[in-house]
Amino acid sequence: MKKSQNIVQKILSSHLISGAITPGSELAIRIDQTLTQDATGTMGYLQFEAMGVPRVRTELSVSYVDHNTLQSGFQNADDHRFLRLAASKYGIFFSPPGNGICHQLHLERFGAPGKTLLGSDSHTPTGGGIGMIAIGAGGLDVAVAMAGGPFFLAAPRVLRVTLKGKLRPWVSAKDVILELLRRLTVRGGVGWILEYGGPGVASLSVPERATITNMGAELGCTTSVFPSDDRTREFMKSMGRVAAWQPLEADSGAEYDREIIVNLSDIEPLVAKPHSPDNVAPVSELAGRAVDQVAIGSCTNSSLKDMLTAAAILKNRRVAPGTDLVILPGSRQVLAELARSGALATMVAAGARILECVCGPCIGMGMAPPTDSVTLRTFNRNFEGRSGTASAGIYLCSPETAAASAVAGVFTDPRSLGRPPRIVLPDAPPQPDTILPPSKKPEAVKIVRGPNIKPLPKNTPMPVELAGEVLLKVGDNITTDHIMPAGARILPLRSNIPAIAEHVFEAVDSEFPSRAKKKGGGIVVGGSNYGQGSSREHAALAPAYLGVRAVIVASFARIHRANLVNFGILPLIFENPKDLIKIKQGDRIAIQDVKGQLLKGEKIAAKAGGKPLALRHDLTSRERDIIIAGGLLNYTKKTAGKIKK
Ligand code: MIC
Ligand code: SF4
Repeated sequence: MKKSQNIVQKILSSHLISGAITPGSELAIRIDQTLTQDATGTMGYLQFEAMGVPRVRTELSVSYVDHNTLQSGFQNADDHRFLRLAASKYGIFFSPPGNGICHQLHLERFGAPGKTLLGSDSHTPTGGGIGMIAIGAGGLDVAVAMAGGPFFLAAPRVLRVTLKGKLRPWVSAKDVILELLRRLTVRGGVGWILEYGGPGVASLSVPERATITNMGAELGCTTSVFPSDDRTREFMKSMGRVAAWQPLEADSGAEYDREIIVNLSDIEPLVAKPHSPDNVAPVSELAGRAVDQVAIGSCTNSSLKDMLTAAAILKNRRVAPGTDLVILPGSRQVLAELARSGALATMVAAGARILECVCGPCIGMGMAPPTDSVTLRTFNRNFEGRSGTASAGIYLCSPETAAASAVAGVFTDPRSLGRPPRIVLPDAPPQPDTILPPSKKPEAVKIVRGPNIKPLPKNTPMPVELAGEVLLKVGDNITTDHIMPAGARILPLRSNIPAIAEHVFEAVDSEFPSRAKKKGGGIVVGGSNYGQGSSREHAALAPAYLGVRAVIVASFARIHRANLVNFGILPLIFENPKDLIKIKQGDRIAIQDVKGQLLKGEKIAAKAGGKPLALRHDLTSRERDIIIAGGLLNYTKKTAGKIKK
């Protein structure tokens, strides 16, 4: 008899190319769909081009433009043109700026239960809301998948999140994921996939499930997935795609590595306080404290239901004087329906500022709040400085809490508003998105590259002795926003590694790039969960360009660790936590015969200031070979022909 399987095992085993789904082993899986966004996409497509494959070999690949749309100079516009032409030539669908945020659009237009999706954005797990195994990765991994190569991942353990009960009025999906962050923390999901199940699931619509799987990224997990049921069918039908629906649920008797129970009826409106998404408290605890800015949108909370809820709260009310409310619908479809239904007029009349359907302030592209202010956002990340204002405190909450607080001008528990609005979603919202299909005559498409699109830097193979100074020592939970900041000033440089490298660790230590260059590169030392947050491979590429050859920490976040490997930076772990305390910036660390040691085993003997230093690595043999070759592109060239279907 066939063994009972959970949803994760079902999808992974039907896509398995090599390896076994047992924790500790490395899996290779086939990727059905890919997505990229513009801030990671240009590099991704340059890498795809470097592989010399004429057309993508996936079932579907989509290139979205949603991050970098300020176009304050030629750079972004040039990137958009490059992305449009590259998509057309290489067999990729293209979503121009203004269409919406990649994750929201992918859910509406392309997501399908049972498929695998790899995206060059850490919130790709949004697709788990529709029953996909959707994983965030660096652009190079996505380029390999587009070229038909497998995606490698450490076999995750599966955490079953059993949902019971039903959300009470004014409590919404955002509060569910904030509750999980409160319980599990930003490190709690590392090495896990969360699979949702139980009687509470049916009470959540696909966009609500997607809010939960989206922000699951903040738990550090590989991804999160919901079953595909009647609610999924209902959503896909409303999107005109019911033919792509299929049911998907765990077999009875399916096993899990761990289970937690969340009683939806017990959850209350929550808020994540600065500067971490797991710093969670009930809104009621903050009630009455002034709020300077409120922002409603982002890939976490920009669905039609979220927007209609905000509009219903704003109806016949006005935004408090002195509080700035900005609203970004998630897609053109959502915006069109808001316009059709009159909800947009309600928002405008209430005093809201309506922005484009893009990431916008979530990634510091405009709308930076004032000095020392409080900004309350329905987004997913509140890392220090991410809003563009270093001294501002970012708080994360649901659309209900955000709209209620915008009206009051102070943190407000939405339950204080009395009867909740009844939101009725249309059966078939308008579909005005302009997604361009690839060209039927790809040979005729000429790709134009603007002057800011610089060639990929080349990496050199691992030297015999890896030695260098500790260029910087940082603490725990360092995010990719610390390593490679984004925002309106730096994001336009994503296609130009020499230029963006000048901003590495800018907010932590502005001297870092010049010191790294002066010393001829070196080593970075950090604490646990190093590199949490985004999938931006620039957080590895740019340090590699500055000569960083190793990062030594207590533990890594998954995507960043993979990006370090892809760009030939050796990720090492302190064997003894006390050594981390002792090491100082400026110490010289040397690893003799690094290749020989890597080939021998997990232990790496180093010297720090002449004294022995015990380190270890957890690289698979494939990753070890990539590091030795000086990164994945070099390795792929060496093993050419392996990226064939
Ligand atoms: C983010 O939310 O930090 C981003 C911007 O979407 C990143 C991708 C990037 O840096 O381009 C992510 O989450 O992966
Ligand atoms: Fe865009 Fe923000 Fe979502 Fe990242 S988290 S994809 S910046 S909306």
